Amino acid sequence: MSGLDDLTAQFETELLQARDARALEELRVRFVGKKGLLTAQFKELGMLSTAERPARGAELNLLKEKINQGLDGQLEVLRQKQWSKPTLDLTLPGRSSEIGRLHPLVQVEERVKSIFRSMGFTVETGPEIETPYYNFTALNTPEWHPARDEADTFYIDKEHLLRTETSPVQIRVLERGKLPVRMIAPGRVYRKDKPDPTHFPVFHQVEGLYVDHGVTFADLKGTLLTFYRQLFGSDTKLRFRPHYFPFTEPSAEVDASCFLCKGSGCRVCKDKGWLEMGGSGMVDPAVLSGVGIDPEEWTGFAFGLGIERTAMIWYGVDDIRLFYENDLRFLRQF
Ligand code: 2NM
Repeated sequence: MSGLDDLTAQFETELLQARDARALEELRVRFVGKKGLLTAQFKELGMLSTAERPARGAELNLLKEKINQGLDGQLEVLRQKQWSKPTLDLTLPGRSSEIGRLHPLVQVEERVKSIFRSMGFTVETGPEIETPYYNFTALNTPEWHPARDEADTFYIDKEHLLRTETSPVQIRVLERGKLPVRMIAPGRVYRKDKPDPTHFPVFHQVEGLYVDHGVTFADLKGTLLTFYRQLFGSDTKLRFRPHYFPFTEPSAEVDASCFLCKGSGCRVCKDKGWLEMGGSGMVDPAVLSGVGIDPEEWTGFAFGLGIERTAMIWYGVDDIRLFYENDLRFLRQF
């Protein structure tokens, strides 16, 4: 019996302490390897008498069997533990994915487009890279006009620039020669403005144009009134102030009564009761004849509004740059 009980106890203790397959392999080597503790006992068999040897041999074989079974069994236990480790807790509440939304400028542009579509206007687009002809000349802008200056307009080269208005789209539509035309041109425009709370070198406009037989300033007023009443509420009033644009004559700036205070004065309208919304006018005869349309036969009105300005008024945003910073804390509010 000598020492086998101790050896068995020692193996059983160490077996339970083995943490992984490597520790189990080391244990196997230490007990039943070539120089293992149990192997040493086998080597001593030769020193026993023939009478003692079979019993001792059987005892040692039994222990060897027990050790190998113990090692194999523990290896299986460890394997099971590894795979059943809870890597996923199915009782945890699920992670909901955040739902995206349209950029506030896109939301306002879509609303503006939808109102004009409902009034029979088509939505037309055109290139953001234009030629001085479409951006200025065709719009009756004289050679000396400051808007043509390199200080105000992004020129790519002498023949190409980033459009400063979406009106070149309207020139391109008029050039097709299919009248009447009742369209809006939404899109990006570019001006060399230093960024500040109300200026940014890229912004969005919607310009409108209606050319038909007998279109008058009254049509312009009625159309814009209908539009702003849909946008700001049916009690909205409009005010037209004389102005100058190269491409319209007469021209007017358009004010809408403040949608918040209805005209009595508040923070939205800076106590003026009115909001400056954009420009408008009757298409200058020179613009029509420039695209081959007889201004004696056809007349038209045109108007333009800024999407950023409209969005800032509507949402109470005090800095245009917020629309371009893509700070999610800002964008998530719309
Ligand atoms: C404005 C104000 C007034 C305008 C004029 C034209 C065109 F092409 F028909 F001549 N398109 N848009 C226009 C007129 C734009 O924006 C403030």
